Amino acid sequence: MKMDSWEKIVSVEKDLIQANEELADENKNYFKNRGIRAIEFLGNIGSGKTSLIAKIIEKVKDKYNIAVINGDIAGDPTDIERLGVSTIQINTGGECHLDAKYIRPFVEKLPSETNLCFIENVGNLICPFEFPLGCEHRVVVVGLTDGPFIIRKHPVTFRIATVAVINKLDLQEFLDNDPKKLVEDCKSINPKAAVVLTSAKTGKGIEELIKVLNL
Ligand SMILES: Nc1nc2c(ncn2[C@@H]2O[C@H](COP(=O)(O)OP(=O)(O)O)[C@@H](O)[C@H]2O)c(=O)[nH]1
Ligand SMILES: [Mg+2]
Repeated sequence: MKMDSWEKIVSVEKDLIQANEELADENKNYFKNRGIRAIEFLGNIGSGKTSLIAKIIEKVKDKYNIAVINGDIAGDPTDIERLGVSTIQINTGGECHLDAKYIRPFVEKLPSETNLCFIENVGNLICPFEFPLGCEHRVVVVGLTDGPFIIRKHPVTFRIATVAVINKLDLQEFLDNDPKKLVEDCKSINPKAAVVLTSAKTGKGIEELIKVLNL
């Protein structure tokens, strides 16, 4: 069969996605065997992923030995180290998502006592969805500042979310963006995902998020 170049691209992409899924399953087993609970956060740059992870860490750090793997195209390590947890910064240099193979060597370097690992994916709502890493949760974060169409314009990403977080609730009075409508959008795309409303600034919803993640 003669394939035109578009079909070839689609075919290569399918292979990549399938290979990634197999490696994600391997990562899942690896986490399980090492007794590490792994939780991925994804969402646009600035939606509040790091801030939410920091807020969760503040509340559960006495219960777990925590590590954070933080993916960015470029940037400095996050200020999460101040919380006394192990942090690994991955700068992809251009790749718009992490994938299962890429993170594995970093995961293998986690301190032996680690039993909870947050992985923050590269900031955007498009590329990471097709590349699971093998984590038990995929937490998709949007900020109220992302506008009213942010969920319905990214259905593919919300379909793979196990938890959807609508953050920056403290800014509601300044914005023409009704969080209830965002919750409805999310429920209609993915009725199975838990939806949590938060403010990483005031701490609103963080306890609920911790409960939903069973931490
Ligand atoms: N007002 C407000 N600001 C927030 C909230 N969450 C994060 N921010 C701010 O938004 C900016 C980006 O947050 P960050 O956690 O780094 O986003 P990330 O790129 O998704 O990791 C920072 O200046 C945070 O202080 C929130 O709930 N409310
Ligand atoms: Mg961040």
